Amino acid sequence: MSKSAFITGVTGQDGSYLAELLLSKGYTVHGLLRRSSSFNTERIDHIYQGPEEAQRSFILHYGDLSDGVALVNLLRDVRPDEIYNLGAQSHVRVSFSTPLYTSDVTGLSTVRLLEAVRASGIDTRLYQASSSEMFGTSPPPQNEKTPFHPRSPYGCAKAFGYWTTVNYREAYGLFAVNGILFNHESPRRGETFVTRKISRAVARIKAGLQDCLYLGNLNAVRDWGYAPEYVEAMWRMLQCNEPDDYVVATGEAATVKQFLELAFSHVDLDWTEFVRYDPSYERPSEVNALIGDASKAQEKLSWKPSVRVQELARIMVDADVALLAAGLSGQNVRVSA
Ligand code: NAP
Ligand code: G4F
Repeated sequence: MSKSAFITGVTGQDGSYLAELLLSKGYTVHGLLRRSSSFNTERIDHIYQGPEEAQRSFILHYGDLSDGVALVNLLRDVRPDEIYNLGAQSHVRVSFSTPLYTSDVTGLSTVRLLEAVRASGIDTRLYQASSSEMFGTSPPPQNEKTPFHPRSPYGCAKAFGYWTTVNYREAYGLFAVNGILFNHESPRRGETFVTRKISRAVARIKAGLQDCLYLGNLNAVRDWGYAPEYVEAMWRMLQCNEPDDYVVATGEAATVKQFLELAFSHVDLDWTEFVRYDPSYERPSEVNALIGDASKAQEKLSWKPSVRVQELARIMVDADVALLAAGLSGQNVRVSA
């Protein structure tokens, strides 16, 4: 019997890579799809399987993390062996504009899902997508023992989700784990996160379609890894004998300015000629430096990243240049209700 998994956030960057990984391992993958007035399945269209296909291994279910009853009903029907809770309002700057919504969808939904596990009475393992944003002002390098001091509604919501996951493990003996992932990027990264905003702008400026790029704080330090490698770590956490929490990171640091230099120089452009400052991209409270210490994941999960920031910038710029050359506007979809 092949294993089954349920992924919230399956239409996001990580959800799409994780679905691919699990399908390649022979899983039947169920994904939570939220209703949108425009297509939101672009990242998973290439693995879509219509209801007409016999023996589907990739199945989408309408639902929403804010609807706890729907989650109970879905889990009771699907009875997955593994649950990956990746769904979230995941943009830090936006969380300052939508603090209640973010607290609900990114924070409280973790309880909804964990309660849905209990209410449906299923025997399963759960991965919670925790974040290095929880560390906030705690100085780097950050590891599993570093205290949390979140600096945004998003970071606070993730800290709530983290502790809720720990509590359900301790209180009810659930196999529930936190992956504390540092920033990870890819050509599928949302267009408003800084790396993708930069790689997309580089491609457009090179093609003569854009004059300049407006950004906020260029001095922030981040530990940027490659998303396809990070979803492998998620899966490994659920294959362990005992549930535990793990930091996942490269351990290498770069500033936004350094990422600009890497991305623009890859197509022989000088970033200083194109980048302008827009204070609206600053956060009311910023996280200055995140650099992870993933030695526990290396030791216990045998997980090690191979793509570093220079290669990452190259991968992302090349992908955006190719996307533009192919004339793809970003919508290339196939859906089924
Ligand atoms: P992402 O691309 O923003 O994807 C978020 C996913 O959540 C999307 O599928 C989105 O659906 C879904 N979602 C949002 N609100 C929902 C709701 N109310 N009900 C159901 N689904 C909802 O995020 P990501 O980069 O893949 O990250 C995956 C998870 O890891 C998130 O929880 C994020 O906070 C966390 N994380 C990410 C990083 C990183 O660097 N990428 C680092 C640490 C932790 P739509 O497609 O319909 O919007
Ligand atoms: O790309 P960002 O928006 O990512 P941020 O805030 O680090 O959050 C991401 O990583 C977290 C893990 O630590 C995840 F949990 C979270 O879901 C998300 O995936 O911003 C990175 C840095 C920040 O310091 C920001 O102030 O870039 C700086 N920045 C400068 N100009 C900008 C911009 N960020 C964005 N999004 N847009 C700008 O114009």
